[in-house]
Amino acid sequence: MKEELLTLEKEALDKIQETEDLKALQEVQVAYTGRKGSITEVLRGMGKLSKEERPVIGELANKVRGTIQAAIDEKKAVLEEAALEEQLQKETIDVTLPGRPTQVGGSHVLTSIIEEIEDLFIGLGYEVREGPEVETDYFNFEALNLPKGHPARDMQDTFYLTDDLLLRTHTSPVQARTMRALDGKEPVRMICPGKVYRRDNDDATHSHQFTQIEGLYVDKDVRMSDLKGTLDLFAKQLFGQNRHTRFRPSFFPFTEPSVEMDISCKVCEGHGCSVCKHSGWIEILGAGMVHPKVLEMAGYDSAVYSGFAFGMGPDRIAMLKYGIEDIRQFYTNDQRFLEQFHEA
Ligand code: 2NL
Repeated sequence: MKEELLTLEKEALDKIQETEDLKALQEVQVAYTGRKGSITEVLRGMGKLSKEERPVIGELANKVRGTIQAAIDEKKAVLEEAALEEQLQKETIDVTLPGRPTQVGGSHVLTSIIEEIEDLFIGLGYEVREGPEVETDYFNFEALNLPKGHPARDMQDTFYLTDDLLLRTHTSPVQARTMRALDGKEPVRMICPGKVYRRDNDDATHSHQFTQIEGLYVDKDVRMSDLKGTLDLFAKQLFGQNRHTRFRPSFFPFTEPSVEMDISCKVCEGHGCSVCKHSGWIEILGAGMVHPKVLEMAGYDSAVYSGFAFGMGPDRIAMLKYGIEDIRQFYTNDQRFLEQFHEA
């Protein structure tokens, strides 16, 4: 029996020596020192031994079990240490690796143009106002001196939703609403940017939805010279101090007199090129003195109050500024187009 124990001891120690992972070590433990292990098995057979032999074998068995257990514990510590080391190696983070770049968005080019124009007029004491894109026939047309039967109200040009509701064809109704809300009692200095709609077939120069920014200045004693001074200042700030402006007579139902403002061509300095169609001038906006009927309909006494108004298209301005040839590019959201206008 003594031989048997010593053999088991050697066998167990060899196996412990050979194990390479914790699972195998656990199996060795079960096989030798566990409840049904070989050592326990030997001890169970001690009943057959003589009285003298029993304590000797018992002691040896305990010693063997202790030795095996100690070897297992020691090996276990070594394996656990190795497992931890391996995990740490695997999870090492290389802090010197470059980071992943994040995609940064930016303003749409039309938003940037609109904000630039807004900032400029805010500096002159104007307020920015927005209003509904679904408008009533009254505020989109009637209040702007476009009575029923006027050609601009043609079904062919306007998206009507009902007899009375439509998609606004310009941002002027925002101004008509603002004047009406003040009931003819206070001066107005405002600009209103936004989306507008026309029933057009889309092509390089037409879009059924585009943007407009309009301005309005109503007070006592507002004159044509105020209009000219304000818009000349605006043109120089937006396009460069060495641009010249000129005003040509024009017609709009809501202003009288009406004008169109040109700026001298930046490309050819007024000598004539393809951008300005060889005229040396580029049309930038339409404007005029607010029609007395428009003032009266909004509640202002046109004998006391006067005003000027102007309107322009950010689409057109962006196209001129950046040489964009197709208006549809603003609305088809091709990243390669849009990203060109983001700050580096
Ligand atoms: C253009 C011309 C213009 C206005 C818009 C306006 C608004 C009110 C009263 C009078 Cl409430 N006028 N707006 C006046 C003149 C011209 O726009 O070519 N826009 C792209």
